[in-house]
Amino acid sequence: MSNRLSSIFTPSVFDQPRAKRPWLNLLRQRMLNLKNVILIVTFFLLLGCDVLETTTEIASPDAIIKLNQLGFLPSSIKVAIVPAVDTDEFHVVSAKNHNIVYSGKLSGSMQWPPAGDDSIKRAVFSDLKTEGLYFLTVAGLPRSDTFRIAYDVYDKVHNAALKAYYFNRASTSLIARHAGAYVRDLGHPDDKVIVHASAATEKRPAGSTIAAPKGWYDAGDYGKYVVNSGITTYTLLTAYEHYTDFYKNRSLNIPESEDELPDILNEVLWNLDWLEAMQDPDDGGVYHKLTALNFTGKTMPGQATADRYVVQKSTSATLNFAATMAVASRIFTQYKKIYPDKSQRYQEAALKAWRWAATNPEAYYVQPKDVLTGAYGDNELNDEFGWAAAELYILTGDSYFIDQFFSRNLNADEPGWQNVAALGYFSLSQHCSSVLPSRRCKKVIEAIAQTANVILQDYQQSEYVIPLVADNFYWGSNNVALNKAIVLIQAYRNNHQREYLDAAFSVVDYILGRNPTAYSYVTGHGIRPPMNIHHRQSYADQVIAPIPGLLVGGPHSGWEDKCSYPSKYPAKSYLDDWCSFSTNEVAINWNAALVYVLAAVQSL
Ligand code: 9MR
Repeated sequence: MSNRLSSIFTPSVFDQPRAKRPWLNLLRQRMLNLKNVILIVTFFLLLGCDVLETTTEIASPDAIIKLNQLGFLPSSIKVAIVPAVDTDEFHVVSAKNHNIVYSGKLSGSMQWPPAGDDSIKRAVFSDLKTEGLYFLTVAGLPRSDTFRIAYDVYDKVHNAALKAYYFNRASTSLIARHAGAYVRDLGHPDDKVIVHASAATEKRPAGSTIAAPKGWYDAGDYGKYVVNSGITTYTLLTAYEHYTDFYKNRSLNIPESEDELPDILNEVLWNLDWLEAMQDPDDGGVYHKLTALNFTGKTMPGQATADRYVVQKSTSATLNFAATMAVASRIFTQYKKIYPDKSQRYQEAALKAWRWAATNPEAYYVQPKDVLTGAYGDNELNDEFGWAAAELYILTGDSYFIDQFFSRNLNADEPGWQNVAALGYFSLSQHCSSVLPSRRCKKVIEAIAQTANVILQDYQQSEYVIPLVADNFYWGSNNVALNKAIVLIQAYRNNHQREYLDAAFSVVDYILGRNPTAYSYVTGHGIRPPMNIHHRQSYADQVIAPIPGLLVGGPHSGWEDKCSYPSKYPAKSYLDDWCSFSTNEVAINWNAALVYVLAAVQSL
């Protein structure tokens, strides 16, 4: 035991071996100077990232004991996945005095199909509830990463995930007071956006310009896309609606932090201001997106000056807009003192959008030939109609809308930007007792439970103790996992069955390190976070560490970017490299799911 405990320590994440380390080359090219060192250290101190808090041993990913690299809440289920070795014992050791505080039996050896033929064993130590700093030891393996058991273990990562929206704001400069090392000049004022031929009307002909400033950049690119913006804004507003106390006094250190509005709403307003401008005031239709004709180079926002366009009004964008504005309207009724007219304006905008969509139910988005940015295309809009109808019903009480919702017979499958019916179910279940008769309320709760039970079953049957199956590994697999957790959390909120919450916690563990790659998938948090994300600002700024709090898309073997991946197995097919836009990009909808889940697990 003592031999193992005294084996080699590595200083930090920056010293670990990697197949490719473009950041190191970048570092060499730019010569790490004193300014950079000061910036990095200041950044970690100011933003409270967890990377520098602990150290770990050198180990190949396959030999690493995988666990949540931040740690656990005292009451939560605690699982580590251990590479199968010839022992059936594990110990949890206090990092402070190296005393063994818990010993347990490993499970038998097994394989988790999405990770191929890796043989693994489980270590379960949920009974250890005492706050502290620990690591796991298993004979024949390097000790695990050091982790905490504490009530505030997810506080910083939650705040960083939310603050990430500020870093992705368009039409503004970021100043040191709020952005630390990530100061940048203003980019994309979007005050003269060109109307693309596909969006032209008599009053707004092709080539004319409109103003549509603010909003968040969608992802690693500088586009602003209404469809994806819809689910993102909804998820953040819902986090606030469900966990209001958690957010009431939570400061993000953003420019609006001194005002009376909770900061999560201040941040969301930045995007709502943009969304409002994406609606054509003449007919209520909503432009699908605002982007340049093609993705721009790897430059900072201020240098990405290609002309930007609003492109085609689409039914999907218009319905996403209607739903989101309806949610915003109901939330902002509470803030009439600060913003007397917002709620009413959002409601009118939402109703106007619905009318346009009802008149144009099949205006599917068709990417024009000269436009090459993200498509967010969707030709199945039953769920978008259902979602918007549910939100408009809650807002107006008009039975036309609830009939629209129920007549579509939607299921509550885990949501994603293309599949939004569940969002309507979540809102209806939140407001059930005040807006629905008990018979219909029951239907809503049952639909959520039905999906949650399938997810729960996957969790119970998973060798890795997570609700992920091979089919879930596609572009944005981390977001799939987190949206499953969101469904589980809704089921838990409805009936308080503890196992739903345990399964949701397992997703948090997966994202923060209990996964076959042994990465924490959130920048700046955990021992092995991504360093080379596909995010233009993080690539082009002068700071080595990427902007913190960003969730990467995660592993899958679609290989759309044709990079070379370390494994063909979906759960291991992840590359921390700029090249990998299909596994290592970030996106606002994915971060929103992370924010929601981290708020929920700390509040419930
Ligand atoms: O998240 C989107 C994913 O579901 C799609 O499969 C993929 C390809 O169409 O696009 C993803 O969204 C990207 C968008 O098109 C452009 N901005 C970056 C987004 C995240 O990668």
